[in-house]
Amino acid sequence: MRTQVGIVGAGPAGLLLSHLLSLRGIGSVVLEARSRDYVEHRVRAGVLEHGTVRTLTEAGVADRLLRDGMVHTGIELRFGGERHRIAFEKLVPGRAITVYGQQEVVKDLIAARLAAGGEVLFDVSAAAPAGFRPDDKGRPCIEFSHDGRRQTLECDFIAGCDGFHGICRQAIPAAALTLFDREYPFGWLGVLAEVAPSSEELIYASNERGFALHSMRSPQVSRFYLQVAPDEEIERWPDERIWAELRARLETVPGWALATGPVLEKGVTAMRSFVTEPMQFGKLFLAGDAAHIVPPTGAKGLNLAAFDVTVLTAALAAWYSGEGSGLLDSYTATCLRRVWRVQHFSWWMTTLLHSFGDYDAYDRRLQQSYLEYVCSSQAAATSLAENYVGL
Ligand code: FAS
Ligand code: PHB
Repeated sequence: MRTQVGIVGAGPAGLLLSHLLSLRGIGSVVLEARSRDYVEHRVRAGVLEHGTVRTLTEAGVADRLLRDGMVHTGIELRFGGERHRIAFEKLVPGRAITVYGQQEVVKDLIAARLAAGGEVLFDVSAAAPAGFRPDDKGRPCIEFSHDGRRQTLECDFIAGCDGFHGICRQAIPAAALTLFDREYPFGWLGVLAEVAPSSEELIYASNERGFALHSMRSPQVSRFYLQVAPDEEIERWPDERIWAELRARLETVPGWALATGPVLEKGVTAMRSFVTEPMQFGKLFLAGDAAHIVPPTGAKGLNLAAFDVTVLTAALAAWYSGEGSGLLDSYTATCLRRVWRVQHFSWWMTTLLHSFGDYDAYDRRLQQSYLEYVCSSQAAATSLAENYVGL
């Protein structure tokens, strides 16, 4: 097989990159380890930044998003028995977030690629990038197995969009990389439930029992998260215990009650901050979770992946149009400016809202003081708002 850009991974990064490249007349093939059904039903992110919605709209893949996505102009912080709305319409006029499940974005992108005759191969195994190193003489290629046959995809460039546990970052010599890694002393238990949201906007709740988040996916489906131990076993969380803990952490203000309903899915996600520098090596470029991970408190993972691939698309388009490799050479520097801003914001939101086991009374007072400051100072609230909706 032969193409211009070989893409490993059919998550948001790989699929959006393939679509954006096709709009520039650049061919690609996407190689995905899992089945189409699996990637289209994997429940993950739920919040799209203002810029991501614009990218998807301009790329012509936002029809369902604009129809079914829920535009929110604020979020609520709930702590100390009080509720405080961060009003985007006042703080960052004209910018908002849209609540729309990542799996829906993936469905939209797969549909668009297949409708355009794009090549997305599912159930691929043993994908291995080769020939991409600066001193390699041959052409880059990706060797893989599909339908029981070993195959080789020859390409000009390889995009590693294969997520945190993928193969592409591992294919870069360790000596060429600087890795930044920080694990948190807790995880998130995510719950999808068939119940109408009890709030029109997202609620980020911080209290002694731990953090809780009330989100949603539609007027009939809610999405919740509970801070739990990092190695928590989902078997220890029967539905009754989940609802009791969500109530304990969310029903902390007068007159507000949490509606419950059938749990559709539940699982524990670890929390970590991670960055790979550089995000490229020879003809291999990393994008999305393959290059960086953020704790989901700031709702940034999917949005950062979208940003990376818009930068990579522009750089590849410039190269193919004969403008040289300047944008490709500066891909890492361009992405890292936003990566580190998002890393900081995600770390900041996480430390502001979660209760750390080793936090002493002094730490808790600092947290409470910062929460009160964010809810009483327009400058502090604006800083949160502009980072949350996306710079
Ligand atoms: P992805 O991990 O989505 O996609 C990588 C793809 O590559 C996968 O389909 C994988 O099967 C494939 N792959 C891996 N190795 C391969 C190989 N060797 N060959 C071929 N294919 C290979 N972000 C938020 O903003 N909010 C959230 O609430 C949130 N919750 C999350 C919950 C979980 C459990 C996880 C893991 C992540 C969550 N994230 C969240 C972050 C998430 O949304 C990512 O940022 C987003 O999926 C990034 O997209 P990709 O970079 O495309 O990586
Ligand atoms: C979600 O709806 O999945 C979601 C929303 C906000 C976050 C994280 C996850 O910060």
